[in-house]
Amino acid sequence: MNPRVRVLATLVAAASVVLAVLLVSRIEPTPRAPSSPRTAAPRSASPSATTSARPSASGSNPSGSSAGPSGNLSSVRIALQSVATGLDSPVFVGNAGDGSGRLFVIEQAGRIRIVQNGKLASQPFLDIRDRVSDGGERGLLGLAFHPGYGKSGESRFYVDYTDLKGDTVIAEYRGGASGDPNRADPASEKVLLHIDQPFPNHNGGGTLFGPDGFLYIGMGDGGSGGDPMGNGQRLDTLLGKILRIDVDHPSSGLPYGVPDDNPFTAGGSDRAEIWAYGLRNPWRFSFDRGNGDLWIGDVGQNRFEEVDRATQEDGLGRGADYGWNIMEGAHCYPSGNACDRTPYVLPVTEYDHSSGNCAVIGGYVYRGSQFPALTGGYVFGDECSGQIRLLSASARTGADSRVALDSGKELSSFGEDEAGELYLTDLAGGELLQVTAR
Ligand SMILES: [Ca+2]
Repeated sequence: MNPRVRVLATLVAAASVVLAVLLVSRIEPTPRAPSSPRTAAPRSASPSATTSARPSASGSNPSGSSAGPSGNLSSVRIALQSVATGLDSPVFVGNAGDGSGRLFVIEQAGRIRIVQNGKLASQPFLDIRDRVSDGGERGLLGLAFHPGYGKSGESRFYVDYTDLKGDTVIAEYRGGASGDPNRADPASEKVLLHIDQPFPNHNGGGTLFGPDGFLYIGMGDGGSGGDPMGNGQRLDTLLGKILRIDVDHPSSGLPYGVPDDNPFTAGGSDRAEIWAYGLRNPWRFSFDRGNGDLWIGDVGQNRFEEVDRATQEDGLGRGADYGWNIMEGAHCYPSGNACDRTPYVLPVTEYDHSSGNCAVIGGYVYRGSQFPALTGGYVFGDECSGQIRLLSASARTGADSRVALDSGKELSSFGEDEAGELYLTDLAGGELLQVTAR
């Protein structure tokens, strides 16, 4: 091969590698998997579906407004407005609830950036790239500020990241390092939870404080495809769950406490941190700031993407079994299997993999003030198709959502500012955008 041809061949090979990396670097690249053995029988009933969570005690749910839809949701049009560009693979946007008006954007490789007044600050709030493994579904994935952040000297916030061994770490950090409110100290890390990850995908990532002041953590089923270890239905593992822990009252020698009203605290092999189970990859979830309802976007296997909702009347999902891997969405899994659907909480809505859909990105119920027509609408979307969908927050189980915008973006997350206005992050485009409506 002459040198010029060799150089050309090398360039083509390099370009192929780059392209391949781009193609597999989506958040949800799960291949179709063979049907899996299930190692645990499904629970026939939740231990309780009626106990209410504690009343709101935090600043994260200040509104208390009614949850009813405005009546305009069937016709409202969504549009996007760019807020900041130049972000490196953004995967989440949120706020500190401290009155500062800042937005905090996670960059997957391990940094948290601040956007204030539409300007991206050059200095990151936190940079822990040295302890984060990044790529595919791994990285710095979740961020939650303590409900009292910025008040009475409270400076704690919490992150979910994939460590250098590929395992999930839930860690506490402190903001306001050296008196600078726009800087956190990487050395302030205190690890709360370390969760072994058997496969690289389905790491979950959602990490938020509930209106009860407890920290909720979304954990994927451990990965591969089809949940080969049956983690979703097993109660002796934290994988395939929503967890709920108390960061303010450590107990039993752990760096956190388990709330007394968690559903599986009676001893034995069940993990007391579990709040809800039967989840595949609850990448993003949220609490309706109007009424506290829990909304979970649970990424599907290869046919259906689902959204689950737990109301106060449902006990906010306490002890609920959302069905994976017996069910994918409202359907028995694997396809063609017969199953008894009665033990499981069915999705409030689902959509299939037509139109280029691949992975649901759970969203938020709009409770802001700038776009009244959107009030009471649950805004969510799909990573691959870029479609942004709308569902009434009071929809009944099995409802259809409406595509309200073909965004053309690679959606990775939605998020709220302190006033309840909605934003989204575009993974491939490195952009933060505001969700607007008319
Ligand atoms: Ca389900």
